Amino acid sequence: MLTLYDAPRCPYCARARIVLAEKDVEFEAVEIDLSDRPPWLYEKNASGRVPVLEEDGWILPESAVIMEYLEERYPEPALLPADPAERARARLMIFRHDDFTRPYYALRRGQDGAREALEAELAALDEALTGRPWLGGAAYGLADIAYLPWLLRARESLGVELDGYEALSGWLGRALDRPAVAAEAALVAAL
Ligand SMILES: N[C@@H](CCC(=O)N[C@@H](CS)C(=O)NCC(=O)O)C(=O)O
Repeated sequence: MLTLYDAPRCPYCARARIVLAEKDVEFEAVEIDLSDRPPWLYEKNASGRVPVLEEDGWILPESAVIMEYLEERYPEPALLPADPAERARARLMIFRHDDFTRPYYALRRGQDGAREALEAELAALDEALTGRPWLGGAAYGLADIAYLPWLLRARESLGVELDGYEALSGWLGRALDRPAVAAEAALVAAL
């Protein structure tokens, strides 16, 4: 049985939750109170961060690596494209994810200019989605899951309007048709 050390409000944990749900993998969630983290968490991940995945004493932190691990361990349904060039492009989107989260967290901290910087990143995502339906190419997958948790939270709790971004709004609407993403949206709404 897999264990996910998890926090409902954590968007990095949401990546793991969505991939596990998409692949219909059973797991036990151990909820971590981020404002009062148990000392033993540091034995599982020296940074004390979640998510952490564990199976029979084998431990894996870092959401992007967890997503890739789950993809290899549970190949169906595939969440990375079969074509190597398309796979590389999906991975590049995930690799560059910090470009988006930097202004997101700056806005949460109320930093000057953060909203404008986030809007520039939203425009870049909108442009990327103008030529293709999903961030990784023709099919929904890990690249989309890498970004969705922040988009859901930006909309719900930072008052970020997506209506002006046609391709991005369409993408979010299509993603929300998926039960795994709808479940995360419901969790975010209840936070
Ligand atoms: N690079 C990590 C980041 C995880 C992360 O920052 N998680 C937050 C919760 S959303 C956390 O545990 N924060 C506690 C801390 O930074 O001390 C990943 O992708 O898994």
